[in-house]
Amino acid sequence: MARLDVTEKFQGISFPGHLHTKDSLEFAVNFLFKDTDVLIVSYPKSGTTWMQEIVTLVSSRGDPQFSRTIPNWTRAPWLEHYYCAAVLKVSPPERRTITTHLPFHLLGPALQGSKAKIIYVSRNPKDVAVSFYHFHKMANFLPEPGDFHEFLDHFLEGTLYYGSWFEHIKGWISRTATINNLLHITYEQMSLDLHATIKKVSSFLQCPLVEAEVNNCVKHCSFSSMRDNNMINYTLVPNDIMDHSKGSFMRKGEIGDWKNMFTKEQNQHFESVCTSKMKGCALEFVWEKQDKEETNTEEQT
Ligand code: PPS
Repeated sequence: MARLDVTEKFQGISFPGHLHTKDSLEFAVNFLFKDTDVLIVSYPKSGTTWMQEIVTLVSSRGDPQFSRTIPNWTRAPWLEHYYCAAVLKVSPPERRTITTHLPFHLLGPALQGSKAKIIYVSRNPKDVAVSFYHFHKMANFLPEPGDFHEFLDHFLEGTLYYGSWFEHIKGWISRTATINNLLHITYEQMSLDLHATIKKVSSFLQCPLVEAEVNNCVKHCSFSSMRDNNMINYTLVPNDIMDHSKGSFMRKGEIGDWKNMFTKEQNQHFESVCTSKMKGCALEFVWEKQDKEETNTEEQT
């Protein structure tokens, strides 16, 4: 399955043809969820891999054996990727961890009435845009990103692969009222207090852990530990698909990297588009608050 230059258009959204086909997208939107499923949902570059690692480690009570021997795309496959059906066929049926980047309007109908546990992961969209930009440079199944200014315009217009960040978060968040079992975790929460986040996830998944187990989870899903784990850092992916000379999947892992990339004008424009697109959305911009809290802590120390 190369199809590196193929764009798979599905219901108005473009997806990389290297990983998606019409059939795989149809499979996803018609998927029969089990109440025991755990579904990790995110817009790309929001902390998906990190949450896959957290869920894996929580489920194995902090034991890294599983996460060190099985690639993340096998232990928590993307529902919409072409290989998912085959992977799920051989997964233990009692607790499947599934990942998706699909927006709510595409996956919501399949989840109707399901008690599957959903973890929605979001991140400051400015950091998402920066991380996605760098990823476009190394991932040969994504289009050339052009310069950052151009890329940012596409991000704000929602014309990048995977669609609009705004529609993604608004869709999933607006459903917290109607879908039970949705836990919203931000990248910033994970970054500022990984220990507390892991406890939150373990309680949501009804996998209570003792303190030593939580500490083991924290240790094994730190940035450095994940960067060195080739089951998660994508170094297993051949160079023609991800050009490792052009960057690392585990790139910086920081909050607020956008400040190194955005000009003052780009930031103002981003803010104004954000305000208008998020009008009426109940979500408070938690990541900005958390970003500021971090800056204050840094200033005090
Ligand atoms: S993808 O392609 O959608 O699956 O990417 P995703 O996993 O959502 O996001 C990748 C970014 O998450 C960072 N990351 C982490 N940051 C801090 N700590 C840990 N443990 C961690 N694991 C992954 C990764 O470095 C990417 O962010 P950037 O800003 O590019 O470094």
